[in-house]
Amino acid sequence: MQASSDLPRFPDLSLIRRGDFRSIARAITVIENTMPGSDALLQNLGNRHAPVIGVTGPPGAGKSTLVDALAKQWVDHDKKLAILCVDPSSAFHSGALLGDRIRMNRWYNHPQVYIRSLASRGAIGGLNPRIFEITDLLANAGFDFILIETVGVGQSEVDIARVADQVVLVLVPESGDDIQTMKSGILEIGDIFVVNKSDRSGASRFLQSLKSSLQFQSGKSFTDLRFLQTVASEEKGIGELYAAIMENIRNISPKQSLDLLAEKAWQLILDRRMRDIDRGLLIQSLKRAMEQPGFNIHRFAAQYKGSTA
Ligand SMILES: Nc1nc2c(ncn2[C@@H]2O[C@H](COP(=O)(O)OP(=O)(O)OP(=O)(O)O)[C@@H](O)[C@H]2O)c(=O)[nH]1
Ligand SMILES: [Mg+2]
Repeated sequence: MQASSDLPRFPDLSLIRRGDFRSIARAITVIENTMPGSDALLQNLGNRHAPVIGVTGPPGAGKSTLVDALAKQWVDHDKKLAILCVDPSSAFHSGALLGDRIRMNRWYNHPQVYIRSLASRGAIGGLNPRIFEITDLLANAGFDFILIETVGVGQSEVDIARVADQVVLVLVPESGDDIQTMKSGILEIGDIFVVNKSDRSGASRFLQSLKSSLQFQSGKSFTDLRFLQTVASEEKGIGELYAAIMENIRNISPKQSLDLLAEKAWQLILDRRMRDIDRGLLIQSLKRAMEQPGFNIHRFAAQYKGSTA
């Protein structure tokens, strides 16, 4: 039995606004688990926005090392940074999380940097289902920028494009072998393309071939895309990457911002409307309905009232 003092208390909004890390951590837990107080908390937040930067790419590409090095840039510019590491929630990957802790070690107790691991909870796209709420909370807790690291496995990286103002796609020289298969999804989401591990051979050749494929493949205007080489482990190319991110953020048009906001509203409404639809109960209702003569799935869907039905 958990002592009541161990239970997350209702998060104190004034402490959150002042940037108190413990209150922020508690608030994220409340939001992640849709605990009592979650709605009230979110509905009392201000309208502050902090640019969200997604860092994605194949496993082991050096995303965490790059994020660790990039963090220094914001810290040196007197900015507050929140880093969210999205863990695909499998025991198999817990080693990687431990790795992140070691790689980002220097930031763990830094007053300008808040780091939090989030489970993806099997959400489509590999992001935490409450990612929009969590980024809003962080923006209103005074963070100037929010970095989200996601592991790109299969199509799971695609969704970061719906949340992030800027997507940094981290590749390695060896990614060239997969470029044909990559074209179908992952390449379309990148705003900034980084060939990390450029201390390895073939890096500039890969960068060139990436550029030429994207000239015709990207869904975005090719002239808006940025290409860079980095050696994250030696902090090389990090200043250039930071400059590219900041420049792109400055150039985001009102239409792009509105599109992202509309995407956010869409997801929040969808989430809210689906909240009382429990899959298990849905199956039970479906079984009952199928036993009735003249069952029709479309009529069933039109009439379904949620878990209480
Ligand atoms: N040679 C070389 N190694 C690097 C470079 N950047 C990172 N690494 C190494 O690559 C390995 C993986 O780095 P991570 O930063 O954990 O990669 P990641 O993409 O975050 O990995 P996951 O989160 O597990 O997908 C580590 O051993 C790093 O030290 C680089 O520029 N060059
Ligand atoms: Mg990582």
